[in-house]
Amino acid sequence: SITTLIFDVDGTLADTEELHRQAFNAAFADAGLRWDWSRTLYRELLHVTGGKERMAHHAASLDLGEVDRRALRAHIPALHAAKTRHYAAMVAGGRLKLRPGVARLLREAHEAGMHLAIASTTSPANVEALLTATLGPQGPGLFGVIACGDLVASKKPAPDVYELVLRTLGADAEEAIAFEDSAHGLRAARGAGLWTVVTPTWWSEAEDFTGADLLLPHLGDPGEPLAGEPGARLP
Ligand code: XBP
Ligand code: MG
Repeated sequence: SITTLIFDVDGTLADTEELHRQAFNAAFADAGLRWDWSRTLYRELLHVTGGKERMAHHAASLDLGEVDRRALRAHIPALHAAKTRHYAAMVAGGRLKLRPGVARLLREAHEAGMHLAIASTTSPANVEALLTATLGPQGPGLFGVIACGDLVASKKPAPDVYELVLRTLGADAEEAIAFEDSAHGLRAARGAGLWTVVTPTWWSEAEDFTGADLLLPHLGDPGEPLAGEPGARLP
């Protein structure tokens, strides 16, 4: 029987990528870098999971000399730390809400005695900020394991972060269901042997979800409106 629900964070619990994008751009501006990631470019860049990896990929695509390229690469950890500060502050300021049905599913699964876990690519600070801002101070405590990208050798689409969750809980893949929003996340969860529900967002809707066990517009009641383009909703 199913004892465990494992959730991706970005895109699945909340439609976070517009705020991530704004946080990247704020960090670039702070550093005096003339990078400004548009929504269209960012949607493509999401194919590279992990913020540090995404910036390195972008830097590699630019026509830079070797010296500039090395200097930029060396600066990525500091840029990413600044991005995380911007993002966590925006989230703590209440800029995000959970996607439809998420709060109810978490509450009802918890009340039924199921194990809840997180398998995310983003930083622990960001996950904590989101769970606290949306579920209150007890939010992070609902989850028995919060596993994040930098804890494992390979980020999604590798299955590592899901395998870490299962190992930590001492659970078998057959006992758990994964919730994802992206093709990379789906591959990670399926790679760990998990039955996987996919709820795409505007950022991921064009991706290939072949292999998903259940594809739903969201986790809410039928007829709840689709989110549409994220920028339209954010203050
Ligand atoms: C989310 C990501 C993350 C965020 C940015 O992937 O790829 O990189 O976009 O977060 P998933 P960081 O939902 O599949 O876990 O900048 O903290 O990496
Ligand atoms: Mg995701």
